[in-house]
Amino acid sequence: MKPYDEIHIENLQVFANHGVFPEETALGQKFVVSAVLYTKLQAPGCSDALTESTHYGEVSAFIVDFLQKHTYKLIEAATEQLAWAVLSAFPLVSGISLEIKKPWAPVKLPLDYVSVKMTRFWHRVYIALGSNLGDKKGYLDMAVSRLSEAEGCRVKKVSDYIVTAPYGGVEQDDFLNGCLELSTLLEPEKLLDLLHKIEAEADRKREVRWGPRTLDLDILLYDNLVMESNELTIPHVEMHQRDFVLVPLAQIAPWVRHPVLGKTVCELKDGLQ
Ligand code: A4P
Ligand code: MG
Repeated sequence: MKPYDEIHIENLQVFANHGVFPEETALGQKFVVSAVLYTKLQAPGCSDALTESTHYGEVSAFIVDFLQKHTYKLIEAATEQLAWAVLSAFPLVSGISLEIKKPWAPVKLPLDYVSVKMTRFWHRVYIALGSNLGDKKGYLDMAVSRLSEAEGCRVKKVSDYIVTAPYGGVEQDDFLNGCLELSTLLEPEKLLDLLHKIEAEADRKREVRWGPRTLDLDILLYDNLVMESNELTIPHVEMHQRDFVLVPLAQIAPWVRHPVLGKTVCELKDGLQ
């Protein structure tokens, strides 16, 4: 995590209607919200100008309004949705640690409160786009627009699309390839689900590995994350060997460093045979 400064909102009381039981949604009850906003404060610290910071009064009013406008069964859902809403509404806030306490939880036991606490950050992700079937440009444009509209996602940069010869030994048409930078609140697995959903919308069929496809969306880099699971390898295993990835990626992220190889995208591209 980068060294952020913090703005704290402590124990803000909100009367709202969340809960699993019908009485809770009908009658309402007290919720107590605490938030830490992760942001950079040196600019307002030096200028003394509120315009360079995030107004804690506005964030507090936003929290009250949001929790009173919506009804959730679980405080997990209320916390997750509120965290996303605050991060989407206040552009200088990079992350939030949010706790919602429920002091009157109907559990018939003498506790002070139950609570859910979560920390959410915007993540910087690079995604490779590829198509070599049908309306190739149309499919890549469609992926960019679906990702721009998706909840918790913001497309920040899109490279040019380039025509590339097929790699991998399967006889097939040329590809159109590109890359984009995405700011997202989605964790890697949820982001992969979204990419698969967009591929399915483009009528993607998984028939031949490395074979022709209407739309292929791969996660190249996700912050500095290094992970391996059955579904997901990050950074993408072959990104450093592929000119059809590195050429468009170098356009939008030349100085971004591969977290395992320790080289920038530009260096990786220049090192290709
Ligand atoms: N998966 C693991 N890691 C990731 C990741 N970082 N991002 C898993 C996305 N998916 C990841 O992918 C198979 C599975 O990989 C996914 O279900 C996911 O759980 P897929 O897209 O279904 O199959 P695929 O694309 O045929 O296989 P693969 O290995 O992803 O192939 P590539 O690497 O995408 O290569 N030539 C040119 N010129 N341009 C191209 O774009 N693309 C390919 C496909 C071959 N040749 C090409 C191009
Ligand atoms: Mg793929």
